[in-house]
Amino acid sequence: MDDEKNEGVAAGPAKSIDPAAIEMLAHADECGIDTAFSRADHMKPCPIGESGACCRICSMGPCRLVGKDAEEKTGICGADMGTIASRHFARQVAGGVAAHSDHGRDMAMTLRAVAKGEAAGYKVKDEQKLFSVAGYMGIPTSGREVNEIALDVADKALEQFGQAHGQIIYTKRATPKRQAKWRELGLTPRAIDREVVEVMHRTHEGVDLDAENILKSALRCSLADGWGGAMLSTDISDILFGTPSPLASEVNLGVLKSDQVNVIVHGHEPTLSAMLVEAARDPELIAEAKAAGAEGINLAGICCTSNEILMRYGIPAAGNFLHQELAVLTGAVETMVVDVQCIMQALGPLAQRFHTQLVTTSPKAKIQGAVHVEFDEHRAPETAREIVRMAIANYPNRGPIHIPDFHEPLVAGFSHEYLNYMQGGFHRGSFRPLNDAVIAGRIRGLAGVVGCNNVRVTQDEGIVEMIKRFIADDVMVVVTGCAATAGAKAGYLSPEILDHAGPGLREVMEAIGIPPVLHLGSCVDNSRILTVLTQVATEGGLGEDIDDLPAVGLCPEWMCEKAIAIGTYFAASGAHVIFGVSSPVKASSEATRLMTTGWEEMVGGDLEFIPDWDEMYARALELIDAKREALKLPQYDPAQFGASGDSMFFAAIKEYLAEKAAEQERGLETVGSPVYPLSEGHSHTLGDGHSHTHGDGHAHGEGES
Ligand code: BF8
Ligand code: SF4
Repeated sequence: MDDEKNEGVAAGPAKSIDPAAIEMLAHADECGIDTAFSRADHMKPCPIGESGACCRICSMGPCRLVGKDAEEKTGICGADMGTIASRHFARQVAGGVAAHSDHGRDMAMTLRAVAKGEAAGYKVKDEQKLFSVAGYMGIPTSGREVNEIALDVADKALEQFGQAHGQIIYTKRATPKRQAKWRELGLTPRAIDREVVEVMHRTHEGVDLDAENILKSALRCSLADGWGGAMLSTDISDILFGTPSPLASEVNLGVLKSDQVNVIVHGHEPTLSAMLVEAARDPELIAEAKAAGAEGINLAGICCTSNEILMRYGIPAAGNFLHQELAVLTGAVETMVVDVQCIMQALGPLAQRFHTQLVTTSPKAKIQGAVHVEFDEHRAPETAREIVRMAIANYPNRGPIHIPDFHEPLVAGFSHEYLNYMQGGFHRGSFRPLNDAVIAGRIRGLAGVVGCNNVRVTQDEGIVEMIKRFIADDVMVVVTGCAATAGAKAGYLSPEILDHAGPGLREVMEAIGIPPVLHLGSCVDNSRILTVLTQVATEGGLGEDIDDLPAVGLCPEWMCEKAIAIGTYFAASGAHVIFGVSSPVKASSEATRLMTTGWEEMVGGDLEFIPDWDEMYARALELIDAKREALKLPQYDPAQFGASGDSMFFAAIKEYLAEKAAEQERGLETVGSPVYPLSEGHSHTLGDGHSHTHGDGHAHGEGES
């Protein structure tokens, strides 16, 4: 069985490579408290369901096709293994698309409320981005008020979910070749909700009974996420909260403070957490915290809500998916505020064993044992203050605490816009230097390492292994989601990591002034990777489309349906994608063939599942090198390039971190802040040739800069 090859699934592997997690798991054992890690020991995955061989679509079943001749068997209705596995896979894609896209819808609703002046506390923070997005949507900007444009953008975004005609507007942002391919194959997504509904319909009992056709509908549905819900979500978050630019912060459970009121935000949406950032910095509330005996208010994040506020405000990250219970176990968390997605129900009973108050905030996501304080964008600042006050009131109830002393510095906050800027300034921004470096072989290729933690494999191990090996072999890496947090915890997002990069990669990174591992944000921000890849493909010299690029996407520790949706939309966009853990269609050789060689022939990208880290890495390099060869680029040769000195960029980051450490000693405000003077008041050149500045003296219009 494949499982035996996966060290993470074999008996007795390490639970985590993260020293903070290891310490907290020992602490959990001492306290006699269960976590997902220990529950996994007692709950093995059902091998039939895990491999895609179980159908429970109707009540004549569940039917499970097992045994040596499983692929010759059928369910009661006659459905074969290909249909059963594909149907389940397609439903996972639909689930993932629904989650990301509903998040995107909420962002659009918030933007709409802001535009109508109904959402106190929020504003259009990045007018520049608003104008770019309006440009993509064909919304006029000239001579119009910001809120007028914002209202049109919000309505256009909302239209993408349920429009009766046409296609999702952002598909126009793909390369011309890709758009033509999607059209020809009937893969262009029409409306987000419609694609989800159609997959649910087709996979109902007795509808689409052809594995190839089912998987094709999964491809189209996934595109409604990557080029629809997720991309809208990223764009609207940038409009409301600012397009990220680099900043320094810290990561891991050691960011919790023994003498402060600790508030953790966990989940995915930035709307309430952005208000909590303000509340935690409010002098009045800080004074109240001091009156309660604390030194201040410390906000930290878990999962993608964390990434959202790390990228834009430098709020430290307490950890990734498998850290949620460990954070409560410290006994130092007054309040854990959750919104939607990746929140374990186990937090309810766990929080009750400590003083921690678990606060649910979304009407879509309640947990027994939690206090529900409903978030409403029309009164968000009040809600945020109410929650912070609850945390302050809870501070005196603390029992013994155990905070593991592990915290790593990191640099985050890379956006597509910023990368353009770094490679030529605001007015001549491009991807030329990066493309040239790939063409010359200084950079061997590009890799995205993304996705979750999963207790079935050693926490962070696969992610960190891939990042480590890639940069040593001169492959530039972008990270998002819990994989970004994993890389950061292991030190791979700190300035020092340049020393671990191969000579060619190091040389280029120093010249451009960016680190070898770029944190691009939360999981909806995987759409930023689509944008980057599209620009690299159209910049020239590396083919014409994503499937020409020496690039690969990896999700070593995938866990949820959203990860499946992401992997599928990257494949449909032309990328080779490799997942770890285990294949959800392993039982069907037909579904496996369709998603690998079948999809490669059809869309140029594919989705493979390789649980063994060495094999995963070898395959990734093989794919990168094959694309280099197809492009007739020089063979990668690490001996060709030499290391140069430290760049000014890294010197600046190091200086910043030293300063921050000194400030900490003096007891000053230490929440992360920009390492570049760019968060406010920067400008970019827009696609339509207009340029705008924003920030204080915002001006926009033709020819201005
Ligand atoms: O959306 S990586 S465990 S937190 S699903 Fe969840 Fe996976 Fe983390 Fe972010 Ni993404
Ligand atoms: Fe069994 Fe067919 Fe019903 Fe699935 S749909 S449970 S295979 S009878």
